[in-house]
Amino acid sequence: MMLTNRLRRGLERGEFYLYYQPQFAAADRRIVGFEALLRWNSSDYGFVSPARFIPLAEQSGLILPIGQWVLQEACRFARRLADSGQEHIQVAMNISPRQLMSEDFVACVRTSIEAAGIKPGQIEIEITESVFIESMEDSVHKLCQLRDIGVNLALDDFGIGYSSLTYLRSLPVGILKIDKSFIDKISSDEVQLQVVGSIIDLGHTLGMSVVAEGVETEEQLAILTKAGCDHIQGYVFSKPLAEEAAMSLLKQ
Ligand code: G
Ligand code: G
Ligand code: MN
Ligand code: NA
Repeated sequence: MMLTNRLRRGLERGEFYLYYQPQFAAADRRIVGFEALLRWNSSDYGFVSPARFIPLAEQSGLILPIGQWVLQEACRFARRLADSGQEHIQVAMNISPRQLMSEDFVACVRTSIEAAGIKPGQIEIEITESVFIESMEDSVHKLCQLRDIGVNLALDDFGIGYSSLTYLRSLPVGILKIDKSFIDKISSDEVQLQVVGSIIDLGHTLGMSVVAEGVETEEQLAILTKAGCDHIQGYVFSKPLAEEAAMSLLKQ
């Protein structure tokens, strides 16, 4: 059977689940959010990496029902956070270009928020720069609608894509996530450090908050904190966690 059929069946059988990676404030190391990351434990293949199955899901169109499931599941987690007195902690999720381009995407987000009984500000939607290549106008229109509802928007993997400074300014996005590849060398490469510092300043100039992804060492963390980076995500603090582990981290 083809992998796409297995994907479809996996969704029906409940083989997908979300892991949650904490994001914390550089200034005081308090948890400010979690990024939801999709995982698949296939009855046929065992654990399959999202790097492998997400592209297939995108090509086959299965990313639409899978993405819908992610949206509902992430909203349910946000509800659980609110119920435990942690309403201020945001739940970020990754949205594929194809999902954003679907006609009813904004309505789906709105419905999921209402069904879960959460505030729109509890969730964050991560998009990548590639969405703007295919349909700049439509994407910006939908993102404006989401922003107006109160949903937080983040530009993921920033730096490796196609963003021109001209359009970055015109995007209704409040959060910039610096791609891991920029973070990797900041403790050994002075130029790389300056580049990351400039990205942080650029984000702040545009009124955005800046998240560094893939931060692995205390040294990187210290450098980023000094450079004014707002939020940190990476193994230095925590790997992505199962839901119960994420909840218990909050109690510590
Ligand atoms: O967690 P991990 O490093 O294995 O994720 C690999 C890639 O899969 C990342 O680029 C991430 O953005 C993507 N990804 C993880 N979860 C989702 C999801 O729910 N939807 C989409 N579209 N992409 C996801
Ligand atoms: O959505 P995005 O492409 O940003 O996905 C984030 C990916 O980065 C996830 O697959 C997550 O597991 C991974 N990740 C998060 N923190 C670290 C880290 O510190 N080191 C490495 N190697 N990967 C990380
Ligand atoms: Mn992401
Ligand atoms: Na990223």
